[in-house]
Amino acid sequence: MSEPTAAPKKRIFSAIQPTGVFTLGNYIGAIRNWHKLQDDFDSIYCIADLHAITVLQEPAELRKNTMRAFALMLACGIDPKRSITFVQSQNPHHAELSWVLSCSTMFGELSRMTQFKDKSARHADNINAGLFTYPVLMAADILAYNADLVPIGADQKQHLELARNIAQRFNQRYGETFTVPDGYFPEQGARLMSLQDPTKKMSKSDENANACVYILDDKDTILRKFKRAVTDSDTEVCYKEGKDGINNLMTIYGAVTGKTMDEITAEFAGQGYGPFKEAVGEAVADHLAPVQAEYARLIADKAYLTQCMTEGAGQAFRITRKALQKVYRRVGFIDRL
Ligand code: ATP
Ligand code: LTN
Repeated sequence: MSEPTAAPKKRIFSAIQPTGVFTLGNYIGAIRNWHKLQDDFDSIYCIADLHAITVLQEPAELRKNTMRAFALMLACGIDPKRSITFVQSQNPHHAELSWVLSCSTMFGELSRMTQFKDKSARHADNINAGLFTYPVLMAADILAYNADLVPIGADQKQHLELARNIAQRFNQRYGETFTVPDGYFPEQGARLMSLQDPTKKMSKSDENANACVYILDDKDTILRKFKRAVTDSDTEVCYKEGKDGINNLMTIYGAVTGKTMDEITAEFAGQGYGPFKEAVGEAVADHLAPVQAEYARLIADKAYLTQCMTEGAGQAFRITRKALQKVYRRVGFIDRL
């Protein structure tokens, strides 16, 4: 009797830009879920260097940051043997598909993207066309692999919605071609806020280093950043509207300890903010210590990292080649030899 064949796994795709050391926001909002899901899905994770150049990058620095970001991704538990891991520019199909999809994307849709509005305000001297079409490239990343699920933070929800619209529009115009992907968000920590201005998202490119915890910050730095985190004039550790700073710290503490908001409130009842901030710092530092040790090991082994990238890019290329062939036929291009 033949063994029953298991249903094929659904596919995940996600990416992160090599624009600096990852923050606790990137880690809790996205990468921790990549790790959690990597065995239950056919997982593909990439370092989005094509996206990174929408903001001015110093070439030598970008090359270093890409290598570091790749090592960080592995240090966070993404295993090149269990997931496909690669660098976006090493698979040319992303850029190729992006062009085709840009012809199924409306100018008006792109104009409504809040990230475009934010980034063009922050980089007023470099509002380039790539910054505007950034979400089309992100749609190409996802659709080229026919991903079912995309684990991301809440700030990328609007881009994912656009990718879904592009897929649906293309499918309607040319016939069923792309899987329409769903987003996957963490229960706690889909949007960590700046420690210095808790109404603003924690972002790697924040010019104030105290605003975010980088996952390679040492313990003293982490403790200091939490100690200085902006809170309010109240003293009670509880999750309430208007207590943005405390809500953010409670979210972080909950995300790294697994405790609920009620448990956290009970734990710090009557203690004030000082001991709470210290406990958050300790818990985060303990949580990040193994990632930091693994990163130190990996970054010293460039040959291994390069080998993983090259193999990953080859695996990725073989998947997207088929998808691209189908797209080119659908839109009416003559087959390439
Ligand atoms: P940049 O500051 O260069 O724009 P970023 O910190 O916003 O970078 P990205 O590379 O754009 O980081 O994002 C990688 C992943 O991390 C995405 O899935 C994004 O949604 C998630 N993410 C980014 N910031 C946060 C945050 N503050 N809270 C939760 N998730 C986040
Ligand atoms: N735009 C994303 C990074 C990114 C991405 C993707 C995420 C590029 N391509 C595809 C999910 C799927 C960001 O985090 N700023």
